[in-house]
Amino acid sequence: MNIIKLYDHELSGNCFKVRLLLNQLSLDFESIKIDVFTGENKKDFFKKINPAMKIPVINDSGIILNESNAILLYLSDKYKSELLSNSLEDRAKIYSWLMYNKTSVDPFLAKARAIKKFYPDDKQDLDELKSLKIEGNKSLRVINDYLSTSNFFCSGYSIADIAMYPYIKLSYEGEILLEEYKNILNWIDRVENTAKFIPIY
Ligand SMILES: N[C@@H](CCC(=O)N[C@@H](CS)C(=O)NCC(=O)O)C(=O)O
Repeated sequence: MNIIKLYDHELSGNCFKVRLLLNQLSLDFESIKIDVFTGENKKDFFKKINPAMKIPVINDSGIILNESNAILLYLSDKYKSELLSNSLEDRAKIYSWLMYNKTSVDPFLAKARAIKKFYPDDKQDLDELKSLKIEGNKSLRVINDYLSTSNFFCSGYSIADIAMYPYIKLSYEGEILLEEYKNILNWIDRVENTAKFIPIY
């Protein structure tokens, strides 16, 4: 019996996306911790697994795949999950939001979080942080407006919600606050109430 291997770290929002989907699909998996804080991801053994030297990566019966949102698409496709909708219109929305997530949400929210949570004070570039907050808030406004007429990113809960969740939930760690985004706060509640949800930490 194949057990999916997930190269993982408990503080990584991108790894959390994959863990959440695996849990919600009730798929067995082995979590293999790669300590990015000590540079394990740059060692030769891991470069062979992912030359881009980043986690998450999965190995599913020899199919080795990196990029969190690609992994969400692959797993939901392979395991025929309703989290990648049966409707073409919904799938189109999912593709679009997955791209938006990786171009306009995570790059700002995750980087702001990394600066404030993981960088020592003397390595924090406060000008960069300021512009990340401005760009991150622009994207949050777009999402908040969208969620004024929709409970989820397509007609039901999907991998687009899973992709968006971790860095929006943790945005406060990068000093990006959600108070003014009531629709986003309500969406977070809905995501956290889906079946087999697991807390981020
Ligand atoms: N676009 C990639 C980003 C992956 C990424 O940045 N992973 C971080 C952890 S969340 C990492 O491996 N960082 C280690 C490094 O850059 O040295 C994805 O979505 O999977």
